[in-house]
Amino acid sequence: NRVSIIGVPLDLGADRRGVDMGPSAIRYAKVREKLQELGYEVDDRGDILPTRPDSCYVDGTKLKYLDEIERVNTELCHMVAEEIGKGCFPLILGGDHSIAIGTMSGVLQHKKKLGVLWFDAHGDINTAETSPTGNIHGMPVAVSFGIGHERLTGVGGRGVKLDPANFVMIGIRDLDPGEKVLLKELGVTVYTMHEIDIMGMAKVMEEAIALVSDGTDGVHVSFDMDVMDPLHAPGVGTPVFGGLTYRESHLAMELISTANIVTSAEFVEVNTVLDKRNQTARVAVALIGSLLGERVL
Ligand code: DIR
Ligand code: MN
Ligand code: MN
Ligand code: MN
Repeated sequence: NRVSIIGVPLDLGADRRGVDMGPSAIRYAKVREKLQELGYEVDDRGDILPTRPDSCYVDGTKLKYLDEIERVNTELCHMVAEEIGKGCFPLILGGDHSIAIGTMSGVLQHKKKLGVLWFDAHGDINTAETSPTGNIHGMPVAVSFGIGHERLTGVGGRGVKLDPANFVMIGIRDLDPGEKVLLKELGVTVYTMHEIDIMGMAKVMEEAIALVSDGTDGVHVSFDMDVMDPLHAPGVGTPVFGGLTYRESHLAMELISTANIVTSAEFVEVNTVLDKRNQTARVAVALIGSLLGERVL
């Protein structure tokens, strides 16, 4: 019952500055205290500190800040693997979503058959060829399947990658054309907002949990705060209307918690510059509580 918090104040993977303050904001919203209340022993490992290079492009690629993002994710990969090795549950605080590259490759060092629940308004499955922006936070899912720039797919080694059969996306409502093609090609299960509207969150989670726990040895929850409606989580880098309500997102976390399957988690893309009174970080802490066992009664 030990949780290790790792902060990654990185914003180079996105166009808007500001998510680099996410880890501070989530700590300020008392994440440690929440976990301690729930009975966990908490070890805050501090932040992996990125530098800010003055040049955005390296060696002829259109990927922005590739050098620094590769370096930070390599460090994160090692740290996540180390914490799991110690028997701790790694809780990663972002930062932009490019940090999922390091988190998932770190978890994969131990869990060779990892299932993933990816909560996001976006697919984050672009490659250099399909990306309209060159921003690496739009690419971590492709990278985790071994698709993309070799310096990103090389983080944590080229051996084990994720299996699309155990990868489920929830809350999606904004995909680039190339992302739609790749998602279909790979056969990733995607519950867009449409399916959530029709089926309800409880049914969606029942199916999603079955898919990610079928034959796997662990489940990672990657939670981009922009999956929520901007009404509830205004402080995110790329807000998209029509997202999850406060209750839908909590229900999802509660059902994952009840299923007792989660072995690591990350909460990313909290942008304090665009937030109102740290509301989005406070929502993140509430969700972390539900995911790790908090109940009303
Ligand atoms: C867009 C925006 N699909 C891109 N992506 C994300 O730049 O690849 N916004 N992840 O949060
Ligand atoms: Mn994302
Ligand atoms: Mn997103
Ligand atoms: Mn993003």
